[in-house]
Amino acid sequence: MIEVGPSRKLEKVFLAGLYGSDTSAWEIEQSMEELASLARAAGATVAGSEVQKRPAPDPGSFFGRGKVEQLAARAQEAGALALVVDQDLTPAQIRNLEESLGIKVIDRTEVILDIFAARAHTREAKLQVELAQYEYLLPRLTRMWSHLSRTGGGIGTRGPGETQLETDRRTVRTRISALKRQLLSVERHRHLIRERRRSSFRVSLVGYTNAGKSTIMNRLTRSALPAADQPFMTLDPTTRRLHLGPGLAALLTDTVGFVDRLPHHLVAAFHSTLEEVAEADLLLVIVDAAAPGVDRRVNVVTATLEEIGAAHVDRITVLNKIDRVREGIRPLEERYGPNALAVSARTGTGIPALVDLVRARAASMAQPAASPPTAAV
Ligand SMILES: Nc1nc2c(ncn2[C@@H]2O[C@H](COP(=O)(O)OP(=O)(O)OP(=O)(O)O)[C@@H](O)[C@H]2O)c(=O)[nH]1
Ligand SMILES: [Mg+2]
Repeated sequence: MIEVGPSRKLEKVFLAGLYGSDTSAWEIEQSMEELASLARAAGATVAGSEVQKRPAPDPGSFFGRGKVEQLAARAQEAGALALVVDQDLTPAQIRNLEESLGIKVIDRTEVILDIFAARAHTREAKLQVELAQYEYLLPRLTRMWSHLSRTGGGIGTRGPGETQLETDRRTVRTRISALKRQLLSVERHRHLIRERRRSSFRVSLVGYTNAGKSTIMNRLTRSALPAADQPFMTLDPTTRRLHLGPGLAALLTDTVGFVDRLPHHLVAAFHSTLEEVAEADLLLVIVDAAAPGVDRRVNVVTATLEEIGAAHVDRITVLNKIDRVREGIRPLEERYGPNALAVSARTGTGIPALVDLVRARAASMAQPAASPPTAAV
């Protein structure tokens, strides 16, 4: 039986990454640290890590032969039950690595899918994640059955697993169609709500995961949305009313965060959630100004906004967590231009100025209907 879902619990894992020869030590460290935080968010404990620099991955085993041996020894020594790789692997590479290492091999997309599966609460998010999981699984079904069909011999012979594989493919395709149908009906409902909100000034909080979007939302709207030092705390969008003064209000939406190399199946499955971002009147791009690699994260956010068709939306860059920026915010403000504002959602610094900016934008929309009486949000 083919099943996806949040049931899998990653335990002790070993991390590995492969990078081009020109990748700097610092970039590698950032990437591996992010992988560790993704693995932990998926419920794993990290038992160690290894990286390899190589002009290109080995088509068969991804890592070079010597590195595979080293990984096998180190993962075993650490008592790891799985290897988590910072890149995406082909089904054949996963199969070969699993054979060489004797433990499960999980690629970056799979880790992110696991976190999403565990965090999805609403019916829509659950359907979206399940769809992304099945789309990811479909071309990988061979991997699951190859060890069963191997008894049938070499290439061209039909093993007992092969008919099972065909059945499973059909099952997964049927499930994908059913999920798409169910999502369509949920999306229709979302469209109706969106239509109702069209007359309001709509602001979306966007940004790299863990930048502090929900914390800012909580501060601005006196809400208590879950916020924590973990990637992808928020999956389900939440909309709250932000009072801006007499007769003036905005609808503020907190939504799923972005990450470097966000799996395309997830972007596709979350398209209706992300459409909301593209339809906003204003984006507050929340940046963790204290995180290492701020510019890289900002570039990822800019690219993701383009990918989801939101590049045209007016935006304000909000440099958050300035309470933790020791070297001062000036260099960042200079880099991000006059349209950037430094705040701390934790201490409240800069928040009144942020509200002022949003108010000015909302007022300039000059919509008399900007503040409907207690709109359903
Ligand atoms: N020091 C400091 N920490 C902050 C600030 N704003 C948020 N945080 C912390 O940063 C972490 C992430 O905050 P969230 O609000 O959950 O971030 P998010 O962008 O909603 O993250 P996801 O929903 O996971 O994508 C939490 O531990 C917050 O307490 C700030 O201004 N200063
Ligand atoms: Mg959040």
